Amino acid sequence: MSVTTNTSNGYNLPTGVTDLARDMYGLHMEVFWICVGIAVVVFGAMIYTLVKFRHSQGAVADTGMLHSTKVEIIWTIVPVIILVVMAVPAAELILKQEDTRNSQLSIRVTGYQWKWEYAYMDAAEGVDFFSTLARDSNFARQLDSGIDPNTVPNYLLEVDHPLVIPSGTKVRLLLTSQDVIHAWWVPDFGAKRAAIPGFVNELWFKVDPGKEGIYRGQCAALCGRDHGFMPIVVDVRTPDDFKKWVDAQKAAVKQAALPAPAAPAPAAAAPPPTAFALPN
Ligand SMILES: [Cu+2]
Repeated sequence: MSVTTNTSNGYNLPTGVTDLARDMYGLHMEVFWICVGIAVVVFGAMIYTLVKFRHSQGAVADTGMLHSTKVEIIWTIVPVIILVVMAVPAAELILKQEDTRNSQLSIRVTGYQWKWEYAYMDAAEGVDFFSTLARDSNFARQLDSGIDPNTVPNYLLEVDHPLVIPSGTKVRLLLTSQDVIHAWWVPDFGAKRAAIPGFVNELWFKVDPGKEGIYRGQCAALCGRDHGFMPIVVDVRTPDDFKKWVDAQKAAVKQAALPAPAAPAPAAAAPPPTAFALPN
């Protein structure tokens, strides 16, 4: 398996490898700097007044300024402007996130305690598999396993069968669950959505061409005892490599469906066993 390509530096949101992830990062930073600006102004004014007008310097409380219409108008209008400045791009981004139209590949994703199932649609219809925690992580996590987790590459972040997707393609996930609420989350795609029994949620992403590689995520809804042991691994390939992978998967499915060669003749049909003895 190739190198992990997660883009987080461990301190901030990952800058990501999709349009949506970059937009989210940009919005996050925009709001962050607005908050920094507000903090500087508010705490600056507070600290200045505390120091400048302190009692020991002979300051006397100004009992004359109990009401100021001008000040009240300013401190209503300014926050409203700030909120609108943040709300407009936020609403635009939410609409973009929800726009799953014109997707080129749909995949049904079902959460189970504690694994994921990926069932491809469209051109890859018929490819369907489970993705569970990798064996070496699973061994190491057992109580008294004697295995140092630090020696296990990508401990608890590796699966047996990663989700394989093509780059430069609008991929739509249809998320649901078979038991409890799970959540499919891959930070580098800016993708996170709940998988709820009885509901189908949508999610889309389009990984930039040239950003092929392995991306990792986790279930993001506390879903029971082994919640921490159902990671997500996405293997992004070029469209050509993806097509080859799909063809290989389909061939394997066909092979498995063939009747076993030279099976021995079945024994004479025995009467089916009765489940209950009927009284005479
Ligand atoms: Cu889960």
